[in-house]
Amino acid sequence: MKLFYASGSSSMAPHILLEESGMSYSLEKVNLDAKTWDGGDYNLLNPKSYVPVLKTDSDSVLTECAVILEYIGGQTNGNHLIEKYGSRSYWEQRMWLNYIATELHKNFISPFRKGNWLPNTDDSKKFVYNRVLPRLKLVDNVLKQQEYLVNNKFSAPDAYLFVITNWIKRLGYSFDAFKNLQRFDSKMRERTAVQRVLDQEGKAHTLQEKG
Ligand SMILES: N[C@@H](CCC(=O)N[C@@H](CS)C(=O)NCC(=O)O)C(=O)O
Repeated sequence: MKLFYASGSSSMAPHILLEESGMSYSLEKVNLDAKTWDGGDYNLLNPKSYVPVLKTDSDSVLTECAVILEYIGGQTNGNHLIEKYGSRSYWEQRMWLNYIATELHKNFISPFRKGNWLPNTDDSKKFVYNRVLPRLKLVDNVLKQQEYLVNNKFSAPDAYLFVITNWIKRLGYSFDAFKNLQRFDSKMRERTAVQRVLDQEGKAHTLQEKG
């Protein structure tokens, strides 16, 4: 499998899950400003023009972070990254993946910029903060009783949630109202797979390239 990624973006979630899974994979860095990668025009690979993309071993091109996470989890056996299809735990994971994709990930995107980008001005940061605040509070409340989202053990939705807590930090939002999310973020940073991913990705792509 090959993951097309940009440092510090939502592609970090499948990157973490690949690393946690122990499966072999390779990485291709995408230049989101020029829309290029080592193989040329990135838009030819993904006409949606964003990361992540996962190229599977059978050369299918998968897009949409939540779907890619489910795919990776489904390739592994017995480690609960994604539970057995149809079980109660599976549906809980599906609900979280969908919630994070549509209520958190999407709401962190600035409506004032072309494409899918985090806010880059004080006004847009405030605007986004007001949208994500109630949604983050909901997750924070759930994490009062547990360390991870489903069955209190690490699984695919936690990798996605870490992208969000990492963005809280990047955007300079305070964790004061989200103490449980802060604990979650610290716990995730203790995981060897997460440390490897942060090292591999290095400095996050800047928030300032696009106006
Ligand atoms: N619906 C997509 C959204 C992916 C997305 O927002 N990707 C951002 C990075 S977090 C991106 O590549 N933005 C570049 C652009 O839109 O130009 C998903 O869920 O995977």
